[in-house]
Amino acid sequence: MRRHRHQVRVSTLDSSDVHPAWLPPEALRAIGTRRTLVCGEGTLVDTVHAEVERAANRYGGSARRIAPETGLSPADLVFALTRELPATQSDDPPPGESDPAVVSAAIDAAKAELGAAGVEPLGAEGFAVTRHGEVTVVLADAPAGLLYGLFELVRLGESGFGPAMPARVCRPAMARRMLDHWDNVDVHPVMGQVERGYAGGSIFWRDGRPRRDQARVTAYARLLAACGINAVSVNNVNVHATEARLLTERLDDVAELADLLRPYGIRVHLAVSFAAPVVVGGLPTADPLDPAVRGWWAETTSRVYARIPDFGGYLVKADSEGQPGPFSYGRDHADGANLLAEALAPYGGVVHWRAFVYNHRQDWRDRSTDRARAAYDHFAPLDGRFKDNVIVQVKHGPMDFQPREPVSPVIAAMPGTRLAVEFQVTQEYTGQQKHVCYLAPWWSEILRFAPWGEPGRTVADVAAGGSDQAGGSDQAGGGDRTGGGLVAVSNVGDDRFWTGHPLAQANLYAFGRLCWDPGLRPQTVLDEWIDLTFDPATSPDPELLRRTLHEIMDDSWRTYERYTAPLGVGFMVRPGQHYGPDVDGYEYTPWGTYHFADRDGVGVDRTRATGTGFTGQYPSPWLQVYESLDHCPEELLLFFHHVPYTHVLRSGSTVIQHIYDTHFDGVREVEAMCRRWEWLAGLVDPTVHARVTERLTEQLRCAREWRDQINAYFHRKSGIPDAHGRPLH
Ligand code: GCV
Repeated sequence: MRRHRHQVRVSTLDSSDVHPAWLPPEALRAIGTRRTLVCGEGTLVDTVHAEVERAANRYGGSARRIAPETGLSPADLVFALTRELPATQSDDPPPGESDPAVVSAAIDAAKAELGAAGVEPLGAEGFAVTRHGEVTVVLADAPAGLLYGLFELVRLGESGFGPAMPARVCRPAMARRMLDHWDNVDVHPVMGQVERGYAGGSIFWRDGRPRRDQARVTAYARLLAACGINAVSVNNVNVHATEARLLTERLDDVAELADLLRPYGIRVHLAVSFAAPVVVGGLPTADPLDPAVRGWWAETTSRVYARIPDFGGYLVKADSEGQPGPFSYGRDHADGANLLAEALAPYGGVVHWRAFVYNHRQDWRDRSTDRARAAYDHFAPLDGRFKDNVIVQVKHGPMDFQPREPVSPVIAAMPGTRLAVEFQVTQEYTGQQKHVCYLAPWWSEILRFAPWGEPGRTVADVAAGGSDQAGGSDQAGGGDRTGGGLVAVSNVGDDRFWTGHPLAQANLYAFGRLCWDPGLRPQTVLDEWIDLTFDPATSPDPELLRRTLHEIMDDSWRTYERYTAPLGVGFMVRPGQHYGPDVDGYEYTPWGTYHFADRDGVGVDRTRATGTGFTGQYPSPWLQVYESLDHCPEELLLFFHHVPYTHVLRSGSTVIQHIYDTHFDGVREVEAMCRRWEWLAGLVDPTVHARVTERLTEQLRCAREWRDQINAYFHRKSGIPDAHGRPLH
């Protein structure tokens, strides 16, 4: 890859009123009080130095940049590249100073330790943090590793300088850790500046122009690097007319963002229209097999790389919800994706091709068509036909980011294809950043899920790629390619707290951390986020602060699930808006999202025996598990089965009583959250406290609305009273 020598722009946001999220100045206090040497060259090493220098200026330490041949000076912390280690010192130390030879010995010991442990190479982004004598040493093979090592030390705080600090070697599980912004350049008349947008406007675009808030974008890049993200797509996958031009005459706008994100190791990707050759290129067709179309993409892509040499690649939503695609030309999605892959290949770029393809104009009367089947039906037959630089990007569930869905069967169906799994950090269907809903427990469950049964490869393994064949079955596949990684829709906007709800910041942080290490426990990630964001060490009651945040957030996703649509049935939200209850809102529409409630029962029969046959898309054992009413996990019961209200669950309760009980419980849990949050007045920043209080008030109102509408609806349908005699309206 070509080398960039851009000016590092590390902004100082301290004076602005944007919330610092998980990087308040205090998060770098432990580093800032130390004497630090930074050895190495390149943009990312510049960034490490600038970060340390800024912290040192604030907290009284020092930051010295050295070249490998420069003499060492006394230091408590050293950042160095394994291939350019600073020269060993043997001179006598200056009187009164600690010995630079001590630093040199620590570096040598760190290197020897790596060798002895057999953990080299560290790779493109990996790093080691070790402590020898009084010196902490961060080693990496490449500059990106030093940057991630810096942020690991930020997480460690003082313990990174304690005698008991164990050596650690960290590498990301996923090579690509990506956020997709659904930001529009023009304000869309229905969807707004950001598709629905739960955190204000876009940090990149405003009213048709680049927003040019450099400090904000730099601060964002910094936050993302600190949790491990390394790729960002800067515009909505629904590519409208203006946005289509980012690829051509508006490319400078993208390059400006690339310049701001690059110092933090983040590559820019662009969502493009499949019809670009027609809509911006003036060709009569966008047919992927047409030589003129291929030439147009090749030429256009070469211009992109001439302007942005480290450009990441294209992201495409094709033949989906009105976006153009290869179907218009009688071609399939492998033809479409390979066209763009071919143009990107000479530059090392990738195309993220979304598998979110379904018929959004289906006839609700036709009970044989099942939207859940669509991605598999379209993509599984194409396995093995995609070029190596195509990444098929699959939503984690077969429908659309509902609070509960099974894992998409596509993830197990394409062993010959690089797959990325897509999550939704933005809370479209999980409370729109008005509700507390910590999503890491949900994502963690998905990432640990074993599509071929346990023990075996997990969803995380498929996304990470590699040659692990632990699944043991022929279908487990995998090869030795890098996987497609993880992708999520960003939840950030120009809101002063970034995410509207300040506690929704934790979801963004957690997504990055789970990309880096899918094995992390969600509670551990939350602890990291709390410690960085709230600095409990300076709080009058750190234990109360930490415990209360856990009590509010740990189980908040399940609380949300309890007071909304029951037992995995999904989509009882207001159409279009996707916030608040509307039980039949989608029931008689073309969108393919139905619950089929009648006077006797509810749920979608997706079995092979009597339903849509969707269960047949899963390999064993899940095929049998989901097919069977007795074995289907109950939280997914209504996703897979249509059952009478009197169906008895394993708890002994009936479905109807379960619906009533969970809805009463969910609201009670929100009431408890509100009380707990009140205890934190005086323990957190008053502006954060006020914003969360305001959001909790709305959450409680909305949760009661959900409870009352769902309970009333099912009471009226079924005629069955609540066993506990509570009001059902
Ligand atoms: C960007 C859902 C959302 C749409 C979104 C789409 C997608 O349908 O409601 O707003 O469009 O998913 O993921 O492409």
